[in-house]
Amino acid sequence: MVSTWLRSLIRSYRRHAAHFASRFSPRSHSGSEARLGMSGGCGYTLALMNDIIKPGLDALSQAGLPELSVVVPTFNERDNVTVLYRRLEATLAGIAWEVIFVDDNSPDGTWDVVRGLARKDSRVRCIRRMGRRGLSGACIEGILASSAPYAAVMDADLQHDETQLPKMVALLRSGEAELVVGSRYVEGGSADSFDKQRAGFSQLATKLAKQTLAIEIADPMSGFFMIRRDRFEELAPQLSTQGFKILLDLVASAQGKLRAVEIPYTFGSRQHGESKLDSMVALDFLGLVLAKLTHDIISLRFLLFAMVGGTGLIVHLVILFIGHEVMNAPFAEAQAAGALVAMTTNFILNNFLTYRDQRLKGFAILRGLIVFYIVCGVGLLANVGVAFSVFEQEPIWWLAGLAGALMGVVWNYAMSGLFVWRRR
Ligand SMILES: Nc1nc2c(ncn2[C@@H]2O[C@H](COP(=O)(O)OP(=O)(O)OP(=O)(O)O)[C@@H](O)[C@H]2O)c(=O)[nH]1
Ligand SMILES: [Mg+2]
Repeated sequence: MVSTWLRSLIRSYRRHAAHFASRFSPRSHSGSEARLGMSGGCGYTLALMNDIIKPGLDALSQAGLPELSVVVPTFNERDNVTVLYRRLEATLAGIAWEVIFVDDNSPDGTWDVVRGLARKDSRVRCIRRMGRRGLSGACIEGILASSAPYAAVMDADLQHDETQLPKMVALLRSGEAELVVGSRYVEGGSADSFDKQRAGFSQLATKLAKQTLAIEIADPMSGFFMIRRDRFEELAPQLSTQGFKILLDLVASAQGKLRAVEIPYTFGSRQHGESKLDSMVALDFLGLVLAKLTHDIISLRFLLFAMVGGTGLIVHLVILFIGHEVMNAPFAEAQAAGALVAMTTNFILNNFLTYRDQRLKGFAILRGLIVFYIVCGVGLLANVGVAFSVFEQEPIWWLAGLAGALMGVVWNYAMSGLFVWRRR
């Protein structure tokens, strides 16, 4: 019975294959091939596509494709997006453009306002992301969704000066630059709307980034830039989707191989809505610098995970001390309590910090916590196993302990990413 079924499957496959071959064989396109002097049925399509994708050529406008994609990350910006769209329309009159809003399912319904704009103007596109948060990730996704030769990134809240966009396009078109940065820190630029504290932090961070990562541009923390999309795609696999500082990541990843030009602009005041900057941005920034210093061997997320692991060790020891020394509980029980509390605080901190772009909510927290206990339990076995085998070969207690701890944290990190905070 199985063999009959297999035979009929093969017959059906052959029938379909023959049908497909007859429809798409070179002979069936003889007309277009003769016209183009090509051999092979795909020649015509390929020639057409090649023409279309060459950046800056007339083919782009003939095919009605945009030369510039303006990527705008949004979170709760419903009152700003229409104003920004109108400003883009006015300033980009001579350029074939589109705008891609990348919205992380804003509770204020920003995506809905963008959809309304998109229904009236096909140059407006909306990517509505679910179960994810993060400015850098949104920008990366937006640029990768574009097919235009040039991509700009700018905020939705009207702090970036859109009238600079044509100048940026001209610099890319001329080949003078592959990246054009809207800079607050070159002559003619300013960030007067910053209060003292923010100005101080911004300058300190800029100095730190420039010195540690040997970055030459004056404003690597700018969120306003335009880049050749082909160069972006080359660098995209090295970029972190976490954090706020995508330009810094780009420039550091390019290691001086991206021709950059800075043009001055004045950073304005937010028009509507609230800032999304919080204290975590500083932590993200330090993590990014460290990740780039290690040439991405250690990711920002891993660093945060390991840091949280470090706090877990302290929690564990404190509980062990209280249980065993203060409350006179047997060592095994105090040790188990210490491990349980440390795993729980680690889970809460990781959910709050390390994976805040994929934060578990509601019932998923309970499920995640149970899986996290299991992952860490196995991680502990791996830790002890490795420590024992190292100690057998080289009886140096701290080396064996370190090797075991390293094994444990790598295991916990890898498995947590797979099973606890897996991408939905
Ligand atoms: N998609 C997405 N966009 C975000 C996220 N966080 C911030 N944004 C957007 O990124 C842009 C920059 O965020 P802002 O809060 O304005 O940050 P900022 O300009 O450095 O801070 P302010 O000067 O206080 O406005 C805005 O358009 C935000 O809506 C996020 O998690 N996801
Ligand atoms: Mg802003």
